[in-house]
Amino acid sequence: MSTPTHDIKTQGYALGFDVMGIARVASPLPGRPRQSTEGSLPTALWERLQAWLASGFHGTMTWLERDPYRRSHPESVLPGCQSIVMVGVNYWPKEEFPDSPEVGRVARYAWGKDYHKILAEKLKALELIIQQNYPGEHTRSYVDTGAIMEKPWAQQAGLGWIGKHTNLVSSEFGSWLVLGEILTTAFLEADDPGTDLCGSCTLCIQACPTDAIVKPYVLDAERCISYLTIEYRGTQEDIPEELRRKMGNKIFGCDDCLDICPFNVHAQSTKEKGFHPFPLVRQLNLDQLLEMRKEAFEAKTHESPLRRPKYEGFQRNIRIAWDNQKKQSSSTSAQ
Ligand code: B12
Ligand code: SF4
Ligand code: SF4
Repeated sequence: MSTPTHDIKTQGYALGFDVMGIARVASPLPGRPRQSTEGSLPTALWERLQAWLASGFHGTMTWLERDPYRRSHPESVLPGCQSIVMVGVNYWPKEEFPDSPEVGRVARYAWGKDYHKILAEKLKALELIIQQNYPGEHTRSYVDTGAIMEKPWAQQAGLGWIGKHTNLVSSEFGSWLVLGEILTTAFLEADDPGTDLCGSCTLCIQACPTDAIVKPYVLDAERCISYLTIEYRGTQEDIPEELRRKMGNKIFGCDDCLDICPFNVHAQSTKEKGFHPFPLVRQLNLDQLLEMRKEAFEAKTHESPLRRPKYEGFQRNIRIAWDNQKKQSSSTSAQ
């Protein structure tokens, strides 16, 4: 039987989302239906976030310290929020580039157009559809930038589960979903939460070159190459030598813990043209990148996530990878 929730999902899939699910949120509004488990997820998230911050695992991402209560409680982002429509888009490009020390490596999510832009457009269109189905109800959409902890809400909405590397794994798309959401005061039919299928597997923990996954489901971002190459603003010398060496040829992000996951066996090529590789990611020779001027960087990274560390951060990453390559080639020739 067709219901407004069913129609919203059908139209969402037509917009290009690969997975969609609804999570229930506790609402303090009087006269609204309530569920017996409501409130438990925000409390668990609040406690986990506080513990994570207290351990200093967020490094210099001090914006994560701002109002942890709001971050874990969606109804403080949208008063009266009853449902979260969680969406995922598969970005797996299928293509492989040769992995050699003289070529810089960029994480797959950043090969094409910035996912914030890709998802935000589709989410705006879906918000209109929700508003047409539920006149008078409020909606608010986010990709990454809002104060919503997207992975646990995606698990709650049945999109998959949080793997031991701390990312959402989908049994249909493996490691390769980017996430977005619409908070709404409308009462949509909730989906069942995803079940953790990691079992006794620890492959992602073993695959991490910097031991950043300090225990299952806990990441020390300060050791994570993704953080070091994208979010960290310090100089080359500010990064401990041990970590610089382990960064190898990675110049933007890292996919090692995602790549190894056995659930990628079902990975499918992305349907989203925006995720197809930009010309720059086909030309990542480190010698040439070191020569790249700021103007060329700006022109070649238009609409790309590669702009995030800015020209200075990107050049720092290239110098580290270049040093690693030189050290590797001199140790090979000495043998
Ligand atoms: C900060 C951030 C980072 C930081 C910190 C990562 C981290 N693990 O927290 C850094 C810069 C390192 C990073 C790296 C990456 N990121 Co990032 N990042 C974010 C961001 C903006 C916030 C995440 C956050 O709140 N972290 C704080 C910690 C405390 O929260 P958490 O990991 O969500 O952990 C909570 C839950 O896991 C939960 N939890 C875990 N187990 C259990 C079990 C139970 C029972 C319960 C109740 C809860 C629970 O409790 C934890 C603490 O509250 C999100 C977007 C968003 N708004 O959510 C994107 C996001 C997580 N990143 C994303 C991506 C793609 C990446 C990279 C893969 C990019 C790359 N290839 O280089 C890497 C992956 C590194 C890794 N192994 O995690 C995607 C993940 C998509 C997915 N399928 O999961 C997101 C969702 C962005 C998006 N919109 O798609 N990222
Ligand atoms: S992204 Fe790389 S460095 Fe970060 S946890 Fe995964 S494997 Fe480790
Ligand atoms: S590699 Fe293994 S432990 Fe890690 S997320 Fe995948 S199934 Fe879970």
